[in-house]
Amino acid sequence: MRARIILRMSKPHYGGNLVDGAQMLSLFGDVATELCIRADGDEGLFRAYDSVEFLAPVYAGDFIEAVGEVVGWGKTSLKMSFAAYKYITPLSGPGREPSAAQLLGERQLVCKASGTCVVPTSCRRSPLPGESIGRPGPAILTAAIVGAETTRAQTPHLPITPDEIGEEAARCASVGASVIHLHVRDEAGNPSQDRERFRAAIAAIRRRCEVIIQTSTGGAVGMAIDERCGPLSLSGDERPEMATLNVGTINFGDDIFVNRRLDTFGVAERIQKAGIIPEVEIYDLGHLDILRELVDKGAVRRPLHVQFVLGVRGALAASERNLELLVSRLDSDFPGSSWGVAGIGRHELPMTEVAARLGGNVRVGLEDNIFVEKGVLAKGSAELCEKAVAICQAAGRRVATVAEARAVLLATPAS
Ligand code: KMH
Ligand code: ZN
Repeated sequence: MRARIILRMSKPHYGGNLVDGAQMLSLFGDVATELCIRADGDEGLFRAYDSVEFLAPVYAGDFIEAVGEVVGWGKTSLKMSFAAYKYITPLSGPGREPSAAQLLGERQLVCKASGTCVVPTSCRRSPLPGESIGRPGPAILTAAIVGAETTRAQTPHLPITPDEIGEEAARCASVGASVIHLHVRDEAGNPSQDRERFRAAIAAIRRRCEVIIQTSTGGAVGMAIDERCGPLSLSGDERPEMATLNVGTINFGDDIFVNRRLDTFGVAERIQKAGIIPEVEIYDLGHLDILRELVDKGAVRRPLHVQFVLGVRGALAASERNLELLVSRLDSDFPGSSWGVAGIGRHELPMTEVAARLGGNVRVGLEDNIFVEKGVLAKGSAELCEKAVAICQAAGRRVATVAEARAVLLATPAS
């Protein structure tokens, strides 16, 4: 959760037109107040700063942008970090007009701080109709345990048989995963979208643990659409609760992952007809625009559940800035949606940290990344899940139980 204030400094306090440093703290105070209002619907109280650093002089006439972010959630407390940047400054000197000013090429960090605010429980309130305030709920942890591209040659820990898949899913569930994003393999370990293979894997998972099963309709690069939809025709005890919906074509490393417009509509309709909840896979900004048409034409119903898959080579890079843009577009275009992030390769755990801080859900697993740290193979997706749980906890968020994940992800869609 973030807030931002921009103010032009007007009152010099010291010689040389210097502004009093306390003005930065006054801006941070207002940013903190906005964060408390966004979180709890109340102005709250600033309890303490634990660090303040003044890093560059501020003069009357400077334009200052102050930003703040909640970095930890307590019962009544909110831990925040702040930064103030100068981005316009007066330009003086011989031959200059007194009104000359300069737009700085790179904004200058002038002050940073961290501190804690408190909103007493009695002051917290629920959102008014149409108001979008509130603390992020627990983070839903998805484990992508198989994938289509990861191979046994890359990691011996990849589960392939139904029993291996069931065991790995149970390990992930035992450490906090509530959703299993599922691909399956044939006997040779090659990717398959065969319905009976999914049936066997789902049965093996359900025998061992209680999780939401989300089958892939993306399959592997190059598969035909009908083949990709194999798991959607499962019924009875092996019917998945969720399935992915890929809405846009992207470069996928040296391949192309093709999702033609009409095929996407077709898959969306098959998912809906099967009574399965879609999770929309978004690999690039324009995919949100494609989603608009799917929603407007009723092929995908709200509330939307979106996975931002960032860092595929050939699609949108995994960066905090890109994620913020995606989340702000999602919030304004499709309010009330849930979102999560899957960072590919070395971006997996860093993006988990960003998503936890920004209030999203998280996905980890061998489908997306096989390393637990540089050069060290993860012993399985469960080890990556443990890391993700710790990252969420460090951001003051616990991971959702399966019941909590069900309440968010499987709520009846609007017709
Ligand atoms: N294997 C990727 C090409 C999904 O599961 O829906 C596509 C994929 C997406 O994994
Ligand atoms: Zn997948």
